Amino acid sequence: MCPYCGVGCRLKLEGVNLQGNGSVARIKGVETAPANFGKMCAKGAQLGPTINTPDRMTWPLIRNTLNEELKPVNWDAALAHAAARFSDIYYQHGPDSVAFYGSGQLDTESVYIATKLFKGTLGCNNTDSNSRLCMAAAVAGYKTSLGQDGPPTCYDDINHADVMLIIGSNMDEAHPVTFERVKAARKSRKAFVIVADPRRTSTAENSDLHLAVSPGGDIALLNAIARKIVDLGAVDTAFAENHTNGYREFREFLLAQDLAELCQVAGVPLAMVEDVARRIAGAKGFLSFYCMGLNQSTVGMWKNNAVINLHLLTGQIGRAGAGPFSLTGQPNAMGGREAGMLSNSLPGYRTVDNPDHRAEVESYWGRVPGTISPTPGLTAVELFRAMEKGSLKAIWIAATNPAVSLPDLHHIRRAFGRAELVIVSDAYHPTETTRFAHVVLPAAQWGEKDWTSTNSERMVSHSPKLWNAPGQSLPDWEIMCRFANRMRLPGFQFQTSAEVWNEFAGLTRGRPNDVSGATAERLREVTSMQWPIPTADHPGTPRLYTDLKFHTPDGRAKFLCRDHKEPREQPDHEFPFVLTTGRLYSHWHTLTRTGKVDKLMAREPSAYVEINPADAEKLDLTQGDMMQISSRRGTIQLPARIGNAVPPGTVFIPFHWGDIYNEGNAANYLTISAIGRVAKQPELKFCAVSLEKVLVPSARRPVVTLPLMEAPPIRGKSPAATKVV
Ligand SMILES: Nc1nc2c(c(=O)[nH]1)N[C@H]1C(S)=C(S)[C@@H](COP(=O)(O)OP(=O)(O)OC[C@H]3O[C@@H](n4cnc5c(=O)[nH]c(N)nc54)[C@H](O)[C@@H]3O)O[C@H]1N2
Ligand SMILES: Nc1nc2c(c(=O)[nH]1)N[C@H]1C(S)=C(S)[C@@H](COP(=O)(O)OP(=O)(O)OC[C@H]3O[C@@H](n4cnc5c(=O)[nH]c(N)nc54)[C@H](O)[C@@H]3O)O[C@H]1N2
Ligand code: SF4
Ligand SMILES: [Mo]
Repeated sequence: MCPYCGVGCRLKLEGVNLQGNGSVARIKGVETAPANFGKMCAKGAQLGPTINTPDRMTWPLIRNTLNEELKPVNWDAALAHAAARFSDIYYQHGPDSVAFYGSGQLDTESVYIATKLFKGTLGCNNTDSNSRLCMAAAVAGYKTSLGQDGPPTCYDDINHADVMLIIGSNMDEAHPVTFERVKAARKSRKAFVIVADPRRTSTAENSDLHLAVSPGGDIALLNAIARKIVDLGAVDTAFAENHTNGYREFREFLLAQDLAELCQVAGVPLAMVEDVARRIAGAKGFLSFYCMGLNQSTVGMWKNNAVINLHLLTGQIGRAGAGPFSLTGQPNAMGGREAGMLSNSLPGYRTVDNPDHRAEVESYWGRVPGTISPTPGLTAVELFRAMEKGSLKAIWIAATNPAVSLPDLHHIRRAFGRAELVIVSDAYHPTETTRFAHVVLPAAQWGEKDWTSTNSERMVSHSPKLWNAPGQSLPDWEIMCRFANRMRLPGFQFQTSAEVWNEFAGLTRGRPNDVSGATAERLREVTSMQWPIPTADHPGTPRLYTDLKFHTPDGRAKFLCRDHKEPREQPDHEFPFVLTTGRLYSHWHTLTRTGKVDKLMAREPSAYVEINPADAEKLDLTQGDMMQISSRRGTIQLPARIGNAVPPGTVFIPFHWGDIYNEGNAANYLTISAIGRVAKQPELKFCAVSLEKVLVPSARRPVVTLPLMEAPPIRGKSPAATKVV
């Protein structure tokens, strides 16, 4: 399975040579794989050069203070050091003084062990993940509107939909293989594709209608479309009356709004809104895709509710070609949600504040009642606030690089400066985050372990181990089990990932995301199945809610009246531009892998700030001028890229480049750490900045070089010529 995006492409590796230079002769998509049917993108194709790089972690590293050099040690010494320091803090300051910060790039087995260890053994709900920066609003949106998390749709819906709305998603760059299918549907079946994005992205270029919504204007836009659907008399009243609650209130709410005003706030002409409403009203299958343009907002959950409202209004859910489809960013952000990675959740879509859920999980794990805390833990941004304040003293970070990816990096650096113990498990060192670590643990990555993940369409897949991990690296679940055993904690005597999976799968029995019928043995045979999979002979479930029974107590979905709210920080005379941030096709997040691939770096060699030609003219800019971009939190310098994709008044910076590439100039030195009230997702898509041309650029700080360890020879044999992952 490709270790990058949530599309979940299955890949074939040919001519793997990890004895020699770590090369893979060729990588191809697997023709029969349901997520990609043989396709893949450039990042998947270029995984070869990222496998055995000089900065691959091979030994654990430890030190006492950040002033010392990290020293390589064996596992025994590393775990003794980590467990001793962790125990000191835990027993002296209690469960709230420690935390686990994981990732949608951890396999389900590792998430499960982290949850069992931190929430279910140490009584610490400060167990969150980078999914908080990513999918938290989608989770909260599904739960509030439909009663439970989980996209109801599947990729095959693209083959049945005749109207698709892509809102706040740049699918062409971020989910390219799935977007290929959208393009094919547009071409072969004349499916009508609408893209709502403030930028004219390549996704918008490949659509039938681009709605250049104002940044943060989505709720106004979606309410305007809903209002027009009501005006057209196109509401599916039978569905609304029989399968939802709140329809009448929602209708009143819409009728009380001024359509022209909504369009003005949304920044979209009324004629376009009318056109979209008519098309949705007349659609046989209406499918909507959304991603960070909706989620990364202080009203991200509300934006999600507003999309789902459209589906409830038109009865476009629970059948082929219809439904809301949140695109998952990371390869296993879904599995993380299912196994309880967010600070308010427990495995099997349970929550910590539900006494029955706590009791079920405690009894399954053989824990004394009361072990699991009823209070939701701190979320990603809150963890680092607590660390800066000093109340959070120890953190275990796995498969994420928060020193690049969290908002307001000056604050993050201050927080790291105050931490007493930072344990980082990563496949590479140095990263911007391992620079702040007291203990760095070498993680085996995708091809080096047996692992399970769930992609965007609820497809649970097993990926086999293909070659031995370099040096001493181990899968994350095994590292945590060894740590727990060292702490003499019961319940972590697993020998294989299959054992871990089977224990997790058993805990989902009877739950909405039931995978109890997908035992490790079965998954190793059939490879992929969509949950729920409640029995050993169940074939899996491509679509949810086909019986129109939702996961609410009375089985009805909920209309929720959501008003437009301004983003937290508005432009003013001092910071007159809106900064939005996001991704580029060639790169994956913080560049720990794609930054090492010449072909990908050649496509996008460095960060930049994209500025509309009208603004460029006002600022007297030419292409490539060095710009100083400032927000209330920081100042960075990047070259200007003048382009029409951004509207006037808005600038775009890709967030991939961290301090290792250009010290002090990452996008997140500018972004705001404001979070939503429920989903607690930060507003990474909107803050106010100023722009200034730099007349004499400050000398670029050199790339930070930290001592690299010699990579020891790779253990084990070369795998057979062709392996499927
Ligand atoms: N190449 C590549 N692919 C990836 C990743 C990667 O790093 N690189 N990361 C993966 C991950 S973890 C994720 S979460 C996904 C993210 O995938 P996407 O969400 O598609 O990617 P982004 O570039 O973050 O943002 C999407 C779009 O939101 C738009 N936007 C900004 N503000 C608003 C707004 O107020 N309203 C609307 N409607 N749109 C707005 C931006 O202009 C941008 O084009 O990608 C996944 N795929
Ligand atoms: N400004 C801005 N900031 C953003 C976003 C944005 O749109 N704008 N998007 C946000 C989103 S949606 C996301 S998902 C985050 C992503 O941000 P991060 O999660 O911080 O980014 P990655 O580079 O994917 O970090 C993953 C780390 O895990 C390591 N790794 C890889 N495989 C393994 C493994 O098997 N085990 C272990 N232990 N480590 C491994 C990699 O080397 C890397 O260091 O960024 C967020 N930050
Ligand atoms: S990055 Fe996404 S689209 Fe590209 S090969 Fe990997 S899973 Fe497929
Ligand atoms: Mo993400």
